[in-house]
Amino acid sequence: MLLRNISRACALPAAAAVVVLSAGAAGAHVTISPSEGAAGSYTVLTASVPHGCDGSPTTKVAIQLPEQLLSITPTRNPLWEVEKVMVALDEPVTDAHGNEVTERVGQVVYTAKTPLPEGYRDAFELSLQVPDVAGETLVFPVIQTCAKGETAWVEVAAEGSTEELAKPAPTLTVLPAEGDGHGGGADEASAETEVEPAAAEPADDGGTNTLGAAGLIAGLLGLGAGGAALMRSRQGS
Ligand SMILES: [Cu+2]
Repeated sequence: MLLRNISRACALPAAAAVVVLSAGAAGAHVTISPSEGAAGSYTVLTASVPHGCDGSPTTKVAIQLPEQLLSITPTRNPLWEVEKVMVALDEPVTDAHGNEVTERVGQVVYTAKTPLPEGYRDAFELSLQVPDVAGETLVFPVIQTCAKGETAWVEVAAEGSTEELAKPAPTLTVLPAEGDGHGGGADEASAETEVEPAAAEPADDGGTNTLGAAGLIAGLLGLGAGGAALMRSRQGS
């Protein structure tokens, strides 16, 4: 009886550990990071897949792109085929470079050459310019297909709700634009500051420039004196 209770007691933590472990793994859902970016800035989002579908290995990851995003540049991954699925726009639009655009990238689909086993993760990098929609949250629903079954990471919390979602869709919050609004601001600012320190440099060299100037003046004075002496000696001769 006692022994059975002990083993049952022992079993409890082990069971709890399994739950915790799987909860831990479950907690690490399909996500995109960073989860925020300044309007107009250029960024590389990393979509990561930390586990399969209830233990089944992942065979395909389809990342749906928000309508506000016209184009994206997926990074190739040697273990996966990658495809951009284009969708026609209702109305042509003009992109940030003045080009007329009639279609956008609707999805980026990564198909595994060999399934991604449970217990291993993979990540996909997507380069883009954050659309000029400060204050909006862009949603990237992901369909994860596995050898057995699939998981749809498509849930979006209602405005203002704090409920914990079981299968949340990754999101990107668009922050106000920085600098010139085309991602150059930060660089330009730092470039300007870079110029500044060069000018202040004389202070740092322990006054040698001041010395240089003094030397110059002394030299000039010396030259003057020398010249005068020369003149006098000529007049004497
Ligand atoms: Cu998860």
